[in-house]
Amino acid sequence: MIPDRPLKSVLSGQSCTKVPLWLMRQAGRYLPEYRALRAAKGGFLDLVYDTEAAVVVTQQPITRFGFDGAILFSDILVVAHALGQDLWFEEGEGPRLAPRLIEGGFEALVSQQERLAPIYQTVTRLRDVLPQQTTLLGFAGSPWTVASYMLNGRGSKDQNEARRYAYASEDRLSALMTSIERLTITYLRTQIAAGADAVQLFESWSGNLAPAQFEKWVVGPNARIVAALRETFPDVPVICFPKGAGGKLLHFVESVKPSAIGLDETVDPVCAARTLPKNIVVQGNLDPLALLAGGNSLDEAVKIILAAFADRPHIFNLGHGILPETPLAHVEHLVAYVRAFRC
Ligand code: 1CP
Repeated sequence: MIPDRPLKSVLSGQSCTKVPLWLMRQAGRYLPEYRALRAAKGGFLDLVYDTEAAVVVTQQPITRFGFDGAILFSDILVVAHALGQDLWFEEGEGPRLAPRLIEGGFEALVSQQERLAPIYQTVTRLRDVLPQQTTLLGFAGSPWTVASYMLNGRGSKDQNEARRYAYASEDRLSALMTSIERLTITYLRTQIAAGADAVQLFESWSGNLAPAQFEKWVVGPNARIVAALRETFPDVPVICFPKGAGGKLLHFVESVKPSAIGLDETVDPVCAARTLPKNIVVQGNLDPLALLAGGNSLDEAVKIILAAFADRPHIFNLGHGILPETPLAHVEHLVAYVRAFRC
C-alpha cells in the first residue's frame, strides 16, 4: 500500500480532515542549523549546487517542525544561470546577474543547462530520504519574474526598469520570455521525473503590471507552462502563486487553470473563499509579519484563515516567505495551532 501524503492528497482535490501545512522559504536564515551549514559551505549558491548540502537544508524544517511539504532548496534564478547569465549573491543584499540584459547581451548568452544537473540529483535523493508522508515540492520562477531579474541584474522595490523595457522593447522581451518559458517547462518536467510530487510556480512580480501587460507576460506564460506540464504529467498538481494579482486573481485562475492557487497576505480569505471556483485548492495566506509578531494577534489571524477555507481544500501557508527574524517558538506555536484544527 502506498502511504498517504496529506498535502499531495489535498492538492489532488481529495478532502481531508486535517489542514496540511508548509511555509514558503521554510528552509533559510531563521533556522540556526541553516545558518551554521551556510557559514561552513561559504555561500548560498554553494549550498544550492551541492546536492548533499541541499538535501540536508531541505530536510531541516521537516525534521524540526514536521511540515507536510518539503520544498526543494534552490532559487528561481538558477534558470537565468542555466541560460548563461552570471549569477552571484551579495552578502546581506541579494542576487546579482550579469550582463544586465536591459543594456543588451541576450543574443550572446551561451546556454549552460548542465548547471541544473545537481538540482535534479537533489530531487532524486530527497525522494529517497524524506519521510514517506512528506510531499516533495519542486519549483521554478514564472518567466516574467525571472525575466525582471535578468533584465535589471538585481532586485528592486518595484522592478520599474523591467516594466519600462516591456513597453519599449517588446520584441526583445518576447524572445527572452520564450527562452525562459521553454527552459522552465524542461526544468519542471525533469524535477517531476526525478521525484517531485507537485510543483509551484513563483510569480513574485505580477502585482504592479497594468492589465494588458499582466495578460501578456503573466497569464499567457503561466497558462502555457501549466498546460505543458499537465500534458506530460496529468496527475502532478501545479500550484501557481501570482503574488499581488489582487483584482486579477479570479481571471488568472480561470485562464491559467492551476491545480492550486497561492494567495498572498493582502487577499481577504473570506472574499477569496466566496469568489474562487470551488474546485480550486487554495494555499495561504498568513501575513509573515503576524508570524513574526506572535501572541494573540497571530492566533486571531490564523483562526480567520482556517475558518474561511474550512469547507474547501486548503493548504495552510504564509502569504510570502518567512522572515529571517521570525522566532522559532512562533513557528512551533503555529504548527500546533494548525494541527489542532479539524475541518
Ligand atoms: O542564505 C541566504 O541569505 C539566502 C537567502 C535565500 C534563500 C534561503 C535566497 C536569496 N533564496 C533562498 C531560497 C529560495 N528562494 C527558495 C527555497 C525553498 C524555500 O522556500 O525554502 C525559494 C522557493 C526561493 C524563491 C525565490 N527566490 C523567489 C520567489 C519567492 C519570493 O520570495 O518572492 C525570488 C523572487 C527569489 C530571488 C531571491 N533569492 C534570494 C533573495 C534574497 C531573492 C529576492 C531578491 C530581491 O528581490 O531583492
